[in-house]
Amino acid sequence: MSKPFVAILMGSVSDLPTLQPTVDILRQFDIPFEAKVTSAHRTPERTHEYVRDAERRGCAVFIAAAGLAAHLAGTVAGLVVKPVIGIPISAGPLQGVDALLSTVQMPGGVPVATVAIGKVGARNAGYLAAQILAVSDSNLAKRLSSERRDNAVAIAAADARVMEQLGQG
Ligand code: RP5
Repeated sequence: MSKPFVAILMGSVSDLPTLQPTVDILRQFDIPFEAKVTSAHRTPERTHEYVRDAERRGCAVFIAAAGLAAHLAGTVAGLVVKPVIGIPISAGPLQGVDALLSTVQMPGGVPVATVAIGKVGARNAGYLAAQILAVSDSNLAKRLSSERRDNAVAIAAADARVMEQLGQG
């Protein structure tokens, strides 16, 4: 059986730079993914076709990023019962608050796991997708835990340096 993959959907090619951290995290953990530019508003049929086809081919987690009146993640969530992670993109005068509310305020029964606006959210979308896959992949779970431990060690080391610099050692 082929490995489950993550599908990254974005409403516009202008969203791609914001999604680089998602791609980086998925690559770091060797998680197969594919990316697609498709819009809930501008290409609704293409979005439906892609999502249904991706699910048939073994997509385990969908990540959907969009700005402005961001309905892409909600549209995907309406089509599948796979986990859907929404990334609100900062694309207009409201700096992503519009996309955040459009993405997070889903009606009951059709959840979208919404992460923070912009690149920080994009990074966490990668981690969240990895953690979802790690539920049934113990090797991936170990790698995620190991990275958390490394981060904790790095913070403790930084703390020690700060204490030393400030003469509080
Ligand atoms: C949304 O509108 C896209 O996700 C993008 O964030 C925003 C602006 O799109 P472009 O006008 O740059 O194509 O649908």
